[in-house]
Amino acid sequence: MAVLTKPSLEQVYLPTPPHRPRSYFSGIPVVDLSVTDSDALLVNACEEFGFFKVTNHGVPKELIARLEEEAIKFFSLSQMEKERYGPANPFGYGSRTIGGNGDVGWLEYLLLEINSESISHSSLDFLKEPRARSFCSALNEYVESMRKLASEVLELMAKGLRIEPRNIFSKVVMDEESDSVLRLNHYPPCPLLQGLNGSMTGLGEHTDPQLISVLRSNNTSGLEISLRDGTWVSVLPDAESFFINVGDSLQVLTNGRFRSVKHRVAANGYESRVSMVYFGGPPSGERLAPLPLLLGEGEQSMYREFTWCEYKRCAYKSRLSDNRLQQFEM
Ligand code: GA4
Repeated sequence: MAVLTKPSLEQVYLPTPPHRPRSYFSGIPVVDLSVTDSDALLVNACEEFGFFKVTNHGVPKELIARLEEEAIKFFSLSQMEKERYGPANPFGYGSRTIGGNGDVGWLEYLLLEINSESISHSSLDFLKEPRARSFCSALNEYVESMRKLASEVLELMAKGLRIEPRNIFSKVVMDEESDSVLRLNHYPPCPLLQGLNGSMTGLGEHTDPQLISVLRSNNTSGLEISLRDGTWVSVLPDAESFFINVGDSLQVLTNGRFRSVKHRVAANGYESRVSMVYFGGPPSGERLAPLPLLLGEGEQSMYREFTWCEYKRCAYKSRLSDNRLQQFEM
């Protein structure tokens, strides 16, 4: 990664040290997908945290390991070579800068667009090269299993909410035109933190704009979520499981019943963190508004209707930590 010449201190340093977590939050809900009646637990998790972990997810370990290896191979290229595939705008290779409005973090990443079920090669020229053949096949297989997993979880949410059809949420993400994204992140160890009790932002606090995010990381800590009362807690990493985030779009569809979770990643002084995140988004023209089915008697809609395209435009004008939904509130 290139050396940051002008670090923006107010962004890079987290206000709440220390950050080699001494303890992990023990209250993260765990949803075992092999158990048939997990839907109630899952709805509860979406209401209380907007975040939970899934086990027995059926995604082959080998596939996860293959994609992680390919990502590491890419991040191990020389800085000069990697920069040829950037800057991320919004897709491609990014280092240190996030979005286009001044956010920075201690990470490098690949942002890849998903076009009708597979990774679009135009989002990263590297993928057009013959040496990227095994990377492409790992990416496409991984995306396919993420779509399935996201869809299974979204159907369980509908089941738990007792709404029909069961695919009311999942069809949005499974649509051929769905605007979904895959993000591969590498948070290198941060030498500035070694031997110190300070903390640095790997990726600043934000909520995800889409419906659902499916995150897998290696066993390096860093992920933190904000609880209802605003307390930040560290999540114990678990390379065998996936973590699910409720995104802004799902908060809107459920009229605020499900919580789009605020989260961030703290840099680590000693170990590299590698994460792979699938963001399941709606088709560009999809209209988003609270589902009438979910509005109780006399309950007011909290948001006006808008299209995903409109929301994305607004997201790309914002800073990471902005409350993007505010301007759509009634
Ligand atoms: C957050 C969720 C996804 O990582 C992402 C991010 C995107 C980016 O990194 O380009 C954004 C961010 C995310 C929300 C606000 C805007 C856009 C950076 C940023 C400042 C890929 C996405 O879809 O929205």
